[in-house]
Amino acid sequence: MRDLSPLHKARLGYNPKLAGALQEGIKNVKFTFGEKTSAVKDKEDIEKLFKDVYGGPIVSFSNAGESLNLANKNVGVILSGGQAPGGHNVIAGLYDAIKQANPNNKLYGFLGGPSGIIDGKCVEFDDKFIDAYRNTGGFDIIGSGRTKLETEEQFEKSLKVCEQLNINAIVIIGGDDSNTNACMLAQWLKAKNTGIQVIGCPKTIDGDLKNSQIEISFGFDTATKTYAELVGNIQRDANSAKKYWHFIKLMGRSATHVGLEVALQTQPNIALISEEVEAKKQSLKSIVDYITDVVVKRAEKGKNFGVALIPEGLIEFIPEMKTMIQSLNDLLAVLEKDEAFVNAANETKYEIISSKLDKDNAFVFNSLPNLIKAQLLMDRDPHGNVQVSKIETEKLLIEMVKANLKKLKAEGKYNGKFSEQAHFFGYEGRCAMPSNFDADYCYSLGYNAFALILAGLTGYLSSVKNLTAPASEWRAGGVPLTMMMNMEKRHGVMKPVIQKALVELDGPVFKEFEANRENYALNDCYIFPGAIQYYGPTEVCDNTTITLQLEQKVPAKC
Ligand code: FBP
Repeated sequence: MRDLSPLHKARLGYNPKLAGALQEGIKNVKFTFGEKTSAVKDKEDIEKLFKDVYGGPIVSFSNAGESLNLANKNVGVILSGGQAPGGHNVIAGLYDAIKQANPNNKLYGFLGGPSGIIDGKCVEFDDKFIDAYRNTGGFDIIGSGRTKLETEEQFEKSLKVCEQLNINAIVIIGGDDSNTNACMLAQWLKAKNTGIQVIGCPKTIDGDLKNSQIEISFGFDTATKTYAELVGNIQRDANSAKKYWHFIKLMGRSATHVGLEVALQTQPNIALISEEVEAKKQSLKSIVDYITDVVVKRAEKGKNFGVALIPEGLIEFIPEMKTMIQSLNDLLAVLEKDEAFVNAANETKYEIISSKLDKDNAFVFNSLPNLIKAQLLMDRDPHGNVQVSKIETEKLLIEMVKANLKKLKAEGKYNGKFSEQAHFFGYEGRCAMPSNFDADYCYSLGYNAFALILAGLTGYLSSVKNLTAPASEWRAGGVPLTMMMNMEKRHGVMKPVIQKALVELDGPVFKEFEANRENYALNDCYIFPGAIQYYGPTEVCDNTTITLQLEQKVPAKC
């Protein structure tokens, strides 16, 4: 029996590159405060809720001197939410910085996500432990979870655990929701004068945790390259067999950053963009008509095959669906307390829901196949999100396109063959071995998080910028979490949350896609990106995503 694959063994020995300012070691980091900040929106509400951690200055690091206080600091780290490639390297970077500063410092990993700190379940890392996970994918080093850290009781318990372990700072590696909770914990600990700091790290394959200070969340690079490899392989199969239409749903939650990046990397015949659907108020019918039109036009050219990318969150952006889902959420919040409803068969549930929704929403709900109705009734996640990964939008679209084609055939307007394959790519990419970019970026984020701790900050997000340049030119620093916040309705109540970055329809990434999609639709412009490469020429191994290149105005290598 083998223990590790040759690549796995080689990756354990990879030396991730650090951001320039951190390359001289933690003892040579100097910090500079920039301008004071405020919240993106709803400033007064955010300031009131986070009065002790609100509005701090942006911080940048350089290697021009020694300004950090190297006093003994023990840290606890939490992996929160969905897996994203590179999480292990954030912990490795954090560990190395901690030990360089003072070998007596300790790093604890809380097990199973935020619940680990509440229940006091943790491990202490040592060299051997960390070395077994360097540059590997997954979050299995300590596990992850979606417990929402937000109640007074949870904060009290977390504080007790930190006091028992003599922990001075907590690093939370998470997406927008987890970092919102990191900020709540930072505020609570500061208000209580505990001296315990909280620092966040921007994680999520979805790519929706980004703004002027955070160029991209980690994991997006590797996950999109992995999906692009798979989509490219399918395109080659479709182009060889010439007999299937492949409908591929791509993970990414609400935003379509993943779908857009994969579309630019592979150039499929169709790629739907949820944000565009919402902006143009496209109905489900008009989306299906658009897909049908491409299928028919390709059939006229003798091409009864193709590839369509469907974003995971599409259903929530179709105006009539969005309105119906919002009403359904409110209704389910009430019905879930009714035992008779909870124990009823699905058919009965549909009837009850249909009778309680208003006329228009009931019409939309009733028009859906039972499969989709059942998926819409599934539990929301702890943050109140519909679990879009469980809604088979790709199958819904296939059924509706088929119905359209049947009608067109009967009218003599379509003479092709439509044979479909449905796929969902999501979990395939979240734990992939991190690309060189993610390995380096994550290591820098973790290392940088400890520099922020030594700078005495709390309620900050680790920030590494200038990411399309070589790592030696990456800029490291920190940004107050409150700077990214606004108020949004969750579970019917206004709550402070980090604003999600959706695809900007006037931005360079969407524009690039928009300018080319007609060509992709009818002429086969497929690109086959192949697998992520870890060793070899830099133009093959160290490329960033097209999204990042276009956003940073570097001529994209599309
Ligand atoms: P995060 O927002 O926690 O990073 O999660 C990303 C994600 O992979 C989404 O793309 C997807 O909708 C969701 O997690 C799936 O959640 P789960 O892991 O609970 O199935």
